[in-house]
Amino acid sequence: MGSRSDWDTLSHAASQLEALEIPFECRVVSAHRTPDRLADYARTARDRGLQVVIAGAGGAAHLPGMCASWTTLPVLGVPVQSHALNGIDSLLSIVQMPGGVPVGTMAIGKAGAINAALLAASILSLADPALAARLEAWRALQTAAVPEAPQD
Ligand code: RP5
Repeated sequence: MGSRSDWDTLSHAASQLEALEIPFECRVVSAHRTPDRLADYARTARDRGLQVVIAGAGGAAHLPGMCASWTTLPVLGVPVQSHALNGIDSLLSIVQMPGGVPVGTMAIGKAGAINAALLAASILSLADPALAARLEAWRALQTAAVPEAPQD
């Protein structure tokens, strides 16, 4: 994430990864305040064994795009809901990548963070049948938890 202040949002991705028993690491890496840290992080990500990067940032949210410029791993961008522009700035900063450097852009805020983890799980499940089974089970539980009518 681009700032410690993004943790309220990105913690939802972390919780979802934990629920699916997917190992992960969390780092604060700012495209603007720690550009060298970002370059080091993204350039070494594949060799360190990472398989998918979830990059969340707000405002002038250049973190996912710059991360994608340094690595060919899948990068999932989560637009953090900013105070000034309610996350529209984050969304547009992340989604409008130039052709050739893809970022999979999620929804703004909590839903985007949860879905980034679930999409990462889908990607990883292609080569991990046990994870695919856990993902299927999680989906089934979600479906079963939806009531057929509003309850008290
Ligand atoms: C972005 O600036 C971060 O991703 C964060 O969403 C936003 C504000 O950062 P702070 O000023 O709260 O550290 O780089």
